[in-house]
Amino acid sequence: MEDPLVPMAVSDTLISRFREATSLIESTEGMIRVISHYDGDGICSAGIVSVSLFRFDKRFHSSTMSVMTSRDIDGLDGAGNLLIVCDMGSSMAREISSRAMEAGFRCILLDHHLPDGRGDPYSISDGRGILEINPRFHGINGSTGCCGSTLAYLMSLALSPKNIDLGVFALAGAIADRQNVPSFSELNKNIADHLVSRQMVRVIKGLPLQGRNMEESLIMSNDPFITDLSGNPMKVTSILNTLGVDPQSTMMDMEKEKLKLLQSYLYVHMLGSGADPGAVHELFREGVYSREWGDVQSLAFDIDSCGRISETGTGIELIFGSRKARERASEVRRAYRSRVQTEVRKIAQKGPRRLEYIDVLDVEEDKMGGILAGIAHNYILSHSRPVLALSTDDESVKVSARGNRGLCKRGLNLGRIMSEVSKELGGSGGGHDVAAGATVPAGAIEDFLRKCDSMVGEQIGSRE
Ligand SMILES: [Mn+2]
Repeated sequence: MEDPLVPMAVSDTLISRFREATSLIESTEGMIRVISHYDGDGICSAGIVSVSLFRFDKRFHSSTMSVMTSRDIDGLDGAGNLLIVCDMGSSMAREISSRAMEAGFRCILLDHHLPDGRGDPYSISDGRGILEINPRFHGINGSTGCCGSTLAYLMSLALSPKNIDLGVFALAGAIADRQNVPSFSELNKNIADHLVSRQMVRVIKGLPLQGRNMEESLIMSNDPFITDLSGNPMKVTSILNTLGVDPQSTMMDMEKEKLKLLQSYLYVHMLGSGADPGAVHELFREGVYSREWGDVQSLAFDIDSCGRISETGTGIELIFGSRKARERASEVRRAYRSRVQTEVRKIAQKGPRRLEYIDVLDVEEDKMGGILAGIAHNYILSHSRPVLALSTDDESVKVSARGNRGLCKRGLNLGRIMSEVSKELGGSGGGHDVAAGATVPAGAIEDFLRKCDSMVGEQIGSRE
């Protein structure tokens, strides 16, 4: 029988690693411990792994966390014989490995983040106790072509070809990690194409908006954040009336001409209000629609918002097929979006603190740093300056940094900056070139900002 991963053009080396993961799972008698990142991609990864373990009659316990610290790793014990870490861990592989050897468990690590300078993945055969699967060791772009959910899905398919119904969550995870922008590539594209060929999903060119109808979609839209329309029901109704667009219509049933008209209006309106042209261009993005789950973009954001309000369990239940969890998740998303819009309005009023090369925002709401930094960078503040959003608790400051592709082309690598500068000051951090984060001791935050500022200057040069 042909390997279930072959139609997705997965390389032989990767296939053999997924097969090895399968036999590790098969040979585990006791509890399997699943730990994942708490964001949309992390929840999708944990959900895919959990459902496939459930279908495989394995006992498991799944949980999520926002960052994995040395203390978390010290706390891992041998109670579960197998640990599966999703959507994080490559930067901590050395520590996880020593802990696994000490406590006597094995670990499958499914991560797409930067692996801390190593050139080769950890393997069980090296005697390190870890089977690490990370696309970056296999010539695949981990920022754009493969996320945690992509890996979780490929592993679930290696366990059983019947898990193909979980493919929609691989795409949802990729969307939550913005790997569909400007379009799916590499492994994500192969998975999307495969699901299209099996008629499980359709790809339609429309508007990247989510909601039960056009009116709600525009009001709720945060990415793109449409100045004057996002969070403003009266203005949305009046614009739709002017354009002759039925507020109750949906992307699936909207006339082509009306869709074009609305796109053109938004395009001009957003450029006029100072949004990043690159971000505005996303108004012409392709969308994925699932036969079973509807708009996959909505699904992705529903799941993602569960993480933002510490209800990752709801997200995982949703992936198990609970209708109630889906309704709860949609409600959560609507409430979350309006909270974000309130914060965006505050940022627009107050403006950032400007250092030489970066803009700095103070964020009151814990866990909103990333999303606010992204919206502020793309739609509100200067697009030629990276944004660092800070949220402070007693001892430490959480930093979320966002840039754009244009800045990365000029040399910006926020992942490197977050990782190097935070380590220097006794914190930890990392991530992608365009989006990254760090945790820094509160007393060191001014030093941290200064060093980040000058490193951004070195990377992108002095010209704006
Ligand atoms: Mn991810």
